[in-house]
Amino acid sequence: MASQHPIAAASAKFPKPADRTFQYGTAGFRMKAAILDSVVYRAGLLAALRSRKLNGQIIGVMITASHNPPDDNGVKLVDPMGEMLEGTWEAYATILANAPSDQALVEAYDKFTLDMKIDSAIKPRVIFARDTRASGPRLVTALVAALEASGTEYTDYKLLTTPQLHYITRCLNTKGTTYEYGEPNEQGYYEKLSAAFRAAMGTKKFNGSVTVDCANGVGGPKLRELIKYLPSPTEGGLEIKVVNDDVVEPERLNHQISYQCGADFVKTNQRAPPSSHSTPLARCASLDGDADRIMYYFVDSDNSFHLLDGDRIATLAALYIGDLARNAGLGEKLKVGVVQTAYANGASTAYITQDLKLPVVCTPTGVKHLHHAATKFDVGVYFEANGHGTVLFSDVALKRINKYEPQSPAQSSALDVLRALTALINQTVGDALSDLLLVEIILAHKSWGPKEWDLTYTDLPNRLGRIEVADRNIFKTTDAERKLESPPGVQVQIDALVGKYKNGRSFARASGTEDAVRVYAEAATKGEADELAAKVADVVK
Ligand code: NG1
Ligand code: ZN
Repeated sequence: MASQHPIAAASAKFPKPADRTFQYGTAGFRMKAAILDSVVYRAGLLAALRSRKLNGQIIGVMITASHNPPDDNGVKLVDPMGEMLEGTWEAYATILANAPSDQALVEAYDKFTLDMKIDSAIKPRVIFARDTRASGPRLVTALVAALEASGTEYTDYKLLTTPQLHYITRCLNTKGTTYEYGEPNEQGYYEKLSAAFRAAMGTKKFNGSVTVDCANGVGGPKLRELIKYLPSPTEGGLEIKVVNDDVVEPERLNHQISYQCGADFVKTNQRAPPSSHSTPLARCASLDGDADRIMYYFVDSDNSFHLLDGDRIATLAALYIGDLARNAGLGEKLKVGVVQTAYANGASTAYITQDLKLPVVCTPTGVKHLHHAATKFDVGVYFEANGHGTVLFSDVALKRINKYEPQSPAQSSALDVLRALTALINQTVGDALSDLLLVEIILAHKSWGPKEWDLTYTDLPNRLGRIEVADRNIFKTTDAERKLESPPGVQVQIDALVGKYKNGRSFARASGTEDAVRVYAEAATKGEADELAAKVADVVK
């Protein structure tokens, strides 16, 4: 018998569950960790192919299930500039993951090599990291087996936040070029952020502290590490109180019931995690399990809870960066734009267009869509309402900012802060730690507490519902997911309902990460938003 292909031989140790079909979705592959080994093995093969196709540039692989429960896990690929895997390759990932046998897997792998004219002589290069989930080390074994079977050179960066892996991937691929992004290691990440933070802070002193709930995930130890590089509160620096940073017991991660922590807990329950001990008007924030999302919140003097979500961070960043650009004398030369999804609160969209007078683009859900749209602006601010986002500066914008000669001391100081922000803000992907520092810098410069931030506009009451349906695949949308074109006739009924409510807006779409349809509704009062959501849900069922 001929000796077995190394890829088939290694694959035999990570057999595909026969009854499962996998799909590389908006967040890569994500599911119960127990059935993920074959998927991770095959994702490793795809990373090798992708690196070869890109002439040996380094591809990142992150093992995480973000805000999901502790016994889930997932895997996603990072492209050379630290961006998410290019869309067309998601289909290849899905094909490899579903190959029914080890032999079929080798055939698919060989076919991709042939069809895409991939040069097998090129040595693939891959780096990877994982979050704190207990299943992480086991899944790393599957990944390493794929990298070895495909002759890939690899480095294990162990525990990192998702944005840190994106950062290091970009650093490695730009090293020695004019686009060098930073030192390609964890320390380089902290040094870059802290240098930019100090420069943006200037002589400003911080007022009060911020309490950060780290969801008992990887963000906890990484935030503690970052703090060591930042100016201390005694130097006028920011006091960061870290809570929920227990990664010794992985079952505490994102725990909504006993340990009540994480960005999703805050959003779903509309209240602060008890461990944040939030006092009136104190700034609080929550991260998700891999620290790429952040939610701010505070309790008012009357003990009412106020959420400052991704829409709020986007509007704050757009307001401040727009002001800085004008004050630096670059107002006409830097076009700031904001990218949102249909889930953005209508009041935030109105505030951006009517008050800030900035353009807004709406894209389908999933940060890859927002990121892509944001690259079309000189300065593209993008956030999902759930707190995942960043601000992108185009190459042209960076050149203008870096070359501009200020005409006055006022221009000079605005320009200093603007330059610092281009380094402080993670250019690869939404990053909770970088976003935290950004928000704190802006609030400090504006001398704002959370209340002043909250007063910029009033959110329209809204309701997000999750409906289980027989087959979510029949729900097809158009107009950035704001309209249903299938099943036929449903949109007409939704439109008729919306028309009956003051400030009414509602849409339904199939979730990309759960087997359900999501219904979102807004209206002038909370009761009406709930009622509209319930009526639209009845139409969808
Ligand atoms: P789906 O399940 O497609 O709605 C959810 C979030 C997205 C995004 C992805 C990836 C909502 C309404 N949807 O997508 O914003 O974060 O997960 O994690 O929050
Ligand atoms: Zn996440």
